[in-house]
Amino acid sequence: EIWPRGDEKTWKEGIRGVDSDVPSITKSIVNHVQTSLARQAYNVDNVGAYQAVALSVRDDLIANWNETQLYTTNKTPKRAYYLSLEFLMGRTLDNALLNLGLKQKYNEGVEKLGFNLEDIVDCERDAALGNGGLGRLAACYLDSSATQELPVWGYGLRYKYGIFQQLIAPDGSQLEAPDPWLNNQNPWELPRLDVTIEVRFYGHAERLDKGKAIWSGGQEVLAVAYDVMIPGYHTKNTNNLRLWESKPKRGFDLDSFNAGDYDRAVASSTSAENITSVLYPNDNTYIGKELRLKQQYFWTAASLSDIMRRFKNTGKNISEFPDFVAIQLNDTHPTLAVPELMRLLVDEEDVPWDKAWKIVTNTFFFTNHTVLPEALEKWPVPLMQNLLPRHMQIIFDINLQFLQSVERKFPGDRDRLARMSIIQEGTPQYVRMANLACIGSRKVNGVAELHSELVRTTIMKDFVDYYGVSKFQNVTNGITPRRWLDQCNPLLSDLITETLKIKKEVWLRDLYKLEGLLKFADDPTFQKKWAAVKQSNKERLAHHVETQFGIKVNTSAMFDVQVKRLHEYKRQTLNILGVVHRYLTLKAMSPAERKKVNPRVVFFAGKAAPGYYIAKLTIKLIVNVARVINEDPDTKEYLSMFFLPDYSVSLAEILIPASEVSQHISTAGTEASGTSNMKFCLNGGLLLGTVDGANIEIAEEVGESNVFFFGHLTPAVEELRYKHTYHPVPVEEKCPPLAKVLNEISSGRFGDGSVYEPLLNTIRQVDYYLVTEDFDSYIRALEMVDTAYQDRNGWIKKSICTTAKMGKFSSDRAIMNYAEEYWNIEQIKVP
Ligand code: B1N
Repeated sequence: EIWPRGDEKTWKEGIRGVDSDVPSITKSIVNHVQTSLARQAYNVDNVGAYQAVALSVRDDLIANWNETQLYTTNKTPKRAYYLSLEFLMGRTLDNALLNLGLKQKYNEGVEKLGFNLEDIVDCERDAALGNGGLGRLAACYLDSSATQELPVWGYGLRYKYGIFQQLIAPDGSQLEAPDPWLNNQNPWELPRLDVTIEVRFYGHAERLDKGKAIWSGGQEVLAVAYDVMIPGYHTKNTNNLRLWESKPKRGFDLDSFNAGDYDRAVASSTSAENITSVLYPNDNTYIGKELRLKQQYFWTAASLSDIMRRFKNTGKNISEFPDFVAIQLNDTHPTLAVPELMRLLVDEEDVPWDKAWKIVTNTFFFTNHTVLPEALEKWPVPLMQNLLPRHMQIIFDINLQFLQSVERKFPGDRDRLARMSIIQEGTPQYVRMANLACIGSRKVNGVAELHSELVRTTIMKDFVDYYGVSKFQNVTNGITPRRWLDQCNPLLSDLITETLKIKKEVWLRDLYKLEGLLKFADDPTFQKKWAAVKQSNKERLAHHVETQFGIKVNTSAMFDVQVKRLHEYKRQTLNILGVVHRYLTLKAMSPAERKKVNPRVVFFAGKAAPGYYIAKLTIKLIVNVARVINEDPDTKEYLSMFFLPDYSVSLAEILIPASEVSQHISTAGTEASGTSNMKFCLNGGLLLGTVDGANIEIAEEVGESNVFFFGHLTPAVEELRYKHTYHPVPVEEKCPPLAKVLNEISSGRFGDGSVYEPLLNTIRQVDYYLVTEDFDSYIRALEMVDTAYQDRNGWIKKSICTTAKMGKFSSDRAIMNYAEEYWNIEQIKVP
């Protein structure tokens, strides 16, 4: 059948391009109000207007998306796929308008219709299908892939509930509420009810000859595709993020239904739907739940089947698979893709085992995001055996061949074999997903220089010995300057454009151009403008805090921010203990002495995993300390502190531009990269941090004199921990000022002290994250911040120089690094 049917000219006339004049825009909005929303003009509120505007923008995205997909399919290039269980997208409307270059036009159009674009944009709910850095990184990489005109698709899950909403109870406890983000329908996705894939669980696997097997029985579930359009910045290229939803293969069991057993009739359909119900709310910790393993397999099986189908449509020979497909594994979560591709090739495509293994190991690339032992995934063999009997066979077969080859290289080294085995021996045995991911991949990367080095020298050391070091290359993370500068900080973006005298579209695609700001760093007029932008962003945050939470904020104080997931390794405790120390110091001063002190407002925000007791207790301590110090008439002018509930991408977009200092104070060697550090610095906030993760590379770029570093270095950490465990020294001896702070908390100065004992004891006893070791130098670093801030012009200069040197941290650089060094894919510009 030839397309189009009928009259080609009539078809072509009907095809809609992107509306870019105000009258067509308003026409399209009104049209959506009237038809899609079935509303009348006098009956539209902000939410209705948001929906209509979103639908109108969506039409433009669909036009570009369609052209991109058709054009790319016809070119049959090599494609890359980013498999991630998390995509922390945030809001879409504002971003889409900026990327399409239509913001100004829509502003005018919406105004004409009696609305204000900012209010409309504020009606959108965040798409929060992620926990923290790992999920937000995936979102930044999609933006950069589209902007760099690379043929990259994301694959993930369409959770019905994203990361929980955080509420803070009056006593300071974190409460969790569900996030039913799809309740007010989602204009940014295209349901592809015709794209479905069957996914099997359980059953049994029967071995045939030549390594093949038949997997049958068990339960079959349907994966349904939802496509999310990802516009590039000022390009027609619009990529795809395909999210899978689980559905029962058959509605429900009619026999049971007819027999009157209604519960049973719907039970299997409920269990199928449960798979994509909810995002697991754990960051940097592994939770060995069967449902999580089901999510992982459901998603990798659906994605691989889809990728295989697309590859086969090109008509190429199966041995060419790695020449047309590259798959990035975002952490070990999608590692089942390795045995699954083996299964597809060997069992279904009849490819001999060795040839299949060659294809597999040339297709996958693996990113490790953490070396924390509690985050490394290990699935019990009995669990996997039951859920995925065929995959368990394949994993054992891969392991056998691999260990034989290790044995040939290192004969008789049994310890080495035990360490490198995919299977950890014991009762039960476990499948080590990082080993499997490494063995099944072409390359392995960490997310910052230090972290990649730690990967090479600790968790993957034996694999470096075996494969050689070239398999283990670093790719430092990045952030998209579109969302994290242009969108969240329009005043700064405009000032930069006006100063550099080049088009915004140019420097936002080549962030190194920011270096052009350096020559204005000493210019008093420019400094003044720079400071005014920061001030205005501080006021925007203060306004937000006041309207949302009813709290007044002193905008002439220094804004000091620590926002990230609550985790012991990130050491929010160090920060809060530092605040208490500051408070006690202020209390001990005379009023005259206090007058010389720099006022400071400390902001915290972040969610704790619902089952993470110590993290939740830390929130409670922050909230209750805040309550006391914010009400103390002696000190409140000089020190106040806020815990902002429900940290999200949208809240970050307000907080980050307002920050003057931000804290990234993990124990050295624990934060793989960090990405908010990059966002703060890009927005001219100075960094107070440890010598860890990407902090190190930021300091390399902006100069050590422009960051505030403190604390022990990575090599010292292990030794100190050993001492703490075997030769403990009481806090009173090691760090008297800290002991005083701990005792003040214990003695009830901030409410019943006994509540906090379990938290304080983590520091008094083993102190695994070395708060006692770094406290002194932390306090000194805070004092250095104060001193630097006294010199207003010096501070502004530091701020300018910081922004100017952040070019490296654009996710465009990172994604091009993947494209060139890992995936070997090329840019395709859609005409
Ligand atoms: O990934 C980010 C890094 O910038 C952070 O330093 C790192 O902590 C973060 C299991 C994780 N590592 N591991 C996770 C998340 C969810 C989960 O279920 C682990 N997140 C990170 C981006 O590279």
